[in-house]
Amino acid sequence: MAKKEIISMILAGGQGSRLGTLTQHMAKPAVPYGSRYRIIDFPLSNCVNSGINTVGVLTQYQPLGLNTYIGNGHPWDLDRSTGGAFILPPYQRSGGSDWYKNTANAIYQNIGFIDMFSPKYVLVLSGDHIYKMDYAKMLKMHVDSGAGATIAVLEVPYEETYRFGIMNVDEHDRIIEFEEKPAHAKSNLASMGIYIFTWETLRRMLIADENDPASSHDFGKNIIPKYLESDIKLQAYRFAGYWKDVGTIASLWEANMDILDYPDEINLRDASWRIYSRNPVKPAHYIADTAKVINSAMTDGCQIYGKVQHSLLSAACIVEPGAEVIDSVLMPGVHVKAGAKLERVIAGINAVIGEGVVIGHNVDDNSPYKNKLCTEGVSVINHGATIKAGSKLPAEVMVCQDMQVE
Ligand code: ADQ
Ligand code: ADP
Repeated sequence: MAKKEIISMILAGGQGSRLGTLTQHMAKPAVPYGSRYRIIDFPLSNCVNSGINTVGVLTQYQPLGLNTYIGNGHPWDLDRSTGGAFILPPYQRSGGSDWYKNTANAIYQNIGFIDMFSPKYVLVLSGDHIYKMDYAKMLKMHVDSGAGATIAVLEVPYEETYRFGIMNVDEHDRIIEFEEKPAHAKSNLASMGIYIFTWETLRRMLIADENDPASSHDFGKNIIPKYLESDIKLQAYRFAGYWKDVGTIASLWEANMDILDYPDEINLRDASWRIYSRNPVKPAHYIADTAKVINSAMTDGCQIYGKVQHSLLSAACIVEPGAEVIDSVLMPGVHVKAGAKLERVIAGINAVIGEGVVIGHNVDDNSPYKNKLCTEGVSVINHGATIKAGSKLPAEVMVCQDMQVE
C-alpha cells in the first residue's frame, strides 16, 4: 500500500441505543439526515475536503445498510486505487467474532490495517456528529505544536459538561487536566471526540492499554488520561462553528430543524465546503396544485399533494391530499396517506402512515397517540412501520424511556 501522511478512522460502532428504534436495524452513521444526507456524509466529506483520502469506518452493529450506502466511496471521491473508504468490522476469530470492546479497543483491533499505510498521523472521528471542519488546519497545529495528540475542543454550556470530556489548558492551549464526563466540571472546554494522534506513540499506548486489565479501553476514560500521566504533550485545537452530536432523538430532530431555522449556521450551500452524498437517482420532486409547502426542504422523488410545513423530507416521500406534515422529519420513502397528520414526528425509512392517522405534538384528546410522546415532544415511527387507519397505538411508534405515560 502507498504510504500516507495521515489516514482517518471513523468510530461508527456504538450501539446508538439513545436513538432507540431508529438504530435497531441500522448503524447510527447510516441514519438519514437533512433531506439529502446520511450522518456519515459529514465526516466523509470533511475528510475529502481536508485532503484525507484514506478512511476506515469501524462498525459493528447492523453494518449492512452502511456498507451498501458507502459502497465503493464514489460519491465522496473515495473510489481510489490508493486509499479510499474501507468498512472495518471487528475481526473474526475462529470460535466467533470479537466485538470492539470500546473506542480504543476498536482502533487497537485495526493496528494491522493502519500499519498498511505507514501513516505519520491518525485522525480519529466519531460517526455521529454534524459539522464542517478543515482537519488540515488541525493537523498543522498538531505538527507545529509538537504534540503527541491534539483534541478538537469547544466551549459548551456548564449544564452540559457532564456529557463530555472536559479539560483545562494553559495559555498556549496545552491540555493540563482532563476529566471524562465529570459530575462537577471545573471548566467548560469540551472534547469534541475528534483526535489527531502521532501514530507511533498511539500505537504504543494502545498496546499498553490493551494489556491493562484495569482499563475499559476508551479514549476519553483511559487513553487521554494515560497521555497526561506519561507527560506526552496534549494540545487543544479550538473549533468555532456549528457542531452537533446527533446521538439522541431530540438532538437529531433539532439538528434537522436547524437547517431550516439557522441556515447560515451549518450552511449546506457553501460551495467551498461541499457535503457529498449518494444520489438517490429519482425524478425531480413534484408539488401538485393541491399542495401547500412552507419553509421546508425536500429532495428527489418526493410527491406532495397535501401540506408540508417546517419539515424536511428525504427522497421519494409521498404526502397525499389532505395530509399534513408539520415540524417533522421524513426519512426516504415515507408515505403519508390522505388526511393523516404528523406534527413533531421523525418517520423512519419507508414508514406508511394510514388514512386519517394523527401522530404528534398536538393530537386531540381522544387520540390513542395522546401523551405517547417523548418528554422532548418528538414522536418516532420505526423504519418500515405501517400504521393502519384507525389503529390503536402500535408498537412501532417508539415511546421514549424518559416520558411520563399516564
Ligand atoms: P461519547 O459521546 O460518550 O464520548 P463514545 O460512546 O465513546 O462517545 O463514542 C464515540 C464514537 O465511537 C461514537 O461515534 C460511537 O458510535 C463510536 N463507538 C462507541 N463504541 C464503539 C465501539 N465499541 N466500536 C467502535 N465505535 C464505537 C466521546 C468522548 C468525550 C467527548 C465526546 C464528544 O469520550 O470525551 O466529549 O465523545 O461527543
Ligand atoms: P448510545 O450511548 O446511544 O448507546 P453510543 O454510540 O454513544 O450510543 O455508545 C454506544 C455504547 O455501546 C457505548 O457505551 C459502548 O461502550 C457500548 N458498546 C460498544 N460496543 C459494544 C459491544 N460490543 N457490546 C456491548 N456494548 C457495546
